[in-house]
Amino acid sequence: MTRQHTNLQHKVHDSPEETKLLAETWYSPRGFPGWFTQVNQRMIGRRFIITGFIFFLLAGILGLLIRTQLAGPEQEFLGPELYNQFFTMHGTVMMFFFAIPVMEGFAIYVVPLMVGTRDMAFPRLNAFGYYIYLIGGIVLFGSLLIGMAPDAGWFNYVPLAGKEYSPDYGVDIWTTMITFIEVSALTAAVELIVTILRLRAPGMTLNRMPLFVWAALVMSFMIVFAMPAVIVSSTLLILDRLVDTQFFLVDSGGQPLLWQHLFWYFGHPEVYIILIPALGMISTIIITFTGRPIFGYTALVLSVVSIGLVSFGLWVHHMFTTGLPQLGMSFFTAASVTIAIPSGVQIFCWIASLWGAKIRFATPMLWVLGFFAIFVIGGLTGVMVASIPFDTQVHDTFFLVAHFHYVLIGGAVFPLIGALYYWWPKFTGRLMSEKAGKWSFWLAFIGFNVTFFPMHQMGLEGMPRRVYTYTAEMGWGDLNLLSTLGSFVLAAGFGVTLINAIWSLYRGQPAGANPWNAPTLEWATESPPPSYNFRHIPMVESRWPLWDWQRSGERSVVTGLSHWRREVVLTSVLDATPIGVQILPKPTIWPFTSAVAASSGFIGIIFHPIFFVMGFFLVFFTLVAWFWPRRPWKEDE
Ligand code: HEM
Ligand SMILES: [Cu+2]
Repeated sequence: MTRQHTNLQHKVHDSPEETKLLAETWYSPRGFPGWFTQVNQRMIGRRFIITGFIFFLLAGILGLLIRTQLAGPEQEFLGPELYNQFFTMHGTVMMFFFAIPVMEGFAIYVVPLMVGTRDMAFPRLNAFGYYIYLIGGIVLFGSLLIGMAPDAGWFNYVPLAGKEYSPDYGVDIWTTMITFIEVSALTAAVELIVTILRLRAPGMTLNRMPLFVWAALVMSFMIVFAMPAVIVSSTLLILDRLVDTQFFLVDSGGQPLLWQHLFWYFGHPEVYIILIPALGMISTIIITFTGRPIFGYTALVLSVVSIGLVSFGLWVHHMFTTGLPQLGMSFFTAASVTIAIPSGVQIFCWIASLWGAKIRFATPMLWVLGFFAIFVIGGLTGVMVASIPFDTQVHDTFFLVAHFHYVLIGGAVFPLIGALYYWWPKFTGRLMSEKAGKWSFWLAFIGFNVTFFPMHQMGLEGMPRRVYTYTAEMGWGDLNLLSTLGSFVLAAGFGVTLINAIWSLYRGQPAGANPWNAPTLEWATESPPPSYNFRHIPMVESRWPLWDWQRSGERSVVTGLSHWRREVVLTSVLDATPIGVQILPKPTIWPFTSAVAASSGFIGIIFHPIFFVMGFFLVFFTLVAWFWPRRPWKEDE
């Protein structure tokens, strides 16, 4: 099936008929049918991003309601039951349904463009992953509307989450919906790994890969290794609750700590699954807005890889107060402190890159600078709580809430918003307003610190997290009021970006192909890219192809790919030398039907095990249809 396809040419002649044919071949169905049949990578990526931000909005509103409840002592605005549901939903949705999917969404949208290909390796699997995510999120949020939301916290500890203390459906919904998000994350991870390793443009050797692509690769491998642990733990809990197994029941010899080990074996890396793509975004933005190659490319790559590896050896620092053996805990303290080294390498390489550069202070760059300030504070409190005596003191207080919001919002949300401003012109063809972007940044930056900095103090004074109110004598009222006011400023900051985004769709300045003068391939095609991404697959000769082309005034491309079927160039893993072409499938309804079939089974088992059997058969039939043998290379010949 391999064909000759790499006639290297410097001038290519594009006939309009061929371009039209290509556009038809890669056509993505629009309108209502398109909702259920699209498979093109940019469509799926866009959906992940939009859906993820909607969940961010919803979970953010819950955060504001939590803050409103805590604004003064002895308030009954929410009451204990609702408060428990709200912080559980806030944490769960933020971590599982916003942060991971949104990062995946950016990777799904941007990575194929960055590596210069026309789609991802398994377009239908991609679509399947999205539907599973969407259905899981809707059911989870639906449970809140009918008052059955989970309420055992985002880490859902047993025995609290066991049948005895949580007899309602809430925890069942939690465990099942977590399975949804795991499946979806795994599909995206597999997808990204294969795309990055096999579909890179010819010449893009591993050490010419953009740093965001490296980050997406490490993130994906981490998902593959981390997610199964929580699949195991949530499945065991489903079994305990549904068919009376005893994995976590102390009375019958079960092990509640097993839950914590499995959960945090996933849970700690999860924080880095969110952080690492953000690191990639930061490097990308720094390169573009300093206008020169980054300092320490290899050091940055190695440190991202080692953060990924080391983060699997830290999970016990979430369990310092569970009475584990001293020696083991010391190991995990050491490992937790060690992660500061590769993180420090990142920071130093970035500082060196910024040093003496002519920095353009456009909005994406501002969010990156905001990241520096906030993330460094979060990192410092992280090293503090890695010390066992200190952790024992502040465990389960608002100090922790302050710490992880500094890391999560500073480390992930700020870079994410920066990346949104950065890639927005590529996504939509229009620039967002710089002025509004700066307002948004300053409101969010100030609001963030006013909200979360006082929480350090509250925590040191002993204010526990996850408790719906406090008495006036404790004297925590003033700081809490300040924090609540701050949270509304923070929300206003994000709100300005939302309005800016919508406004720009109609009024934004047209962007052109490369408005920021960036060096990576996603900017080598129109904004927004056509259905086939690139008219010709580019050839890459360095890490900064667009800057090369500017200097030399010419570019090399691959010609000879078919116009009438979906072909992409397959390249070798290390050197990206072309080894063949791969034919990708067309839009289809089957991923959607399979997702619905799988969901019906999963949701059904909350109520009765028989639905598992039913779901199994439904999935089987839809998969048969999905994989019905076709010979795409024969079809049109
Ligand atoms: C929009 C701004 C936000 C506000 C005002 C906010 C506020 C809060 C507050 C007050 C709590 C503590 C509740 C308690 O322990 O009693 C909390 C918990 C939490 N937040 Fe946020 N938050 C925000 C954004 C985020 C983001 C972006 C993430 C993650 C990406 C996040 C993840 C969490 C998690 C995991 C918990 C722990 C939930 C639990 O204890 O089970 N938050 N948040
Ligand atoms: Cu951790």
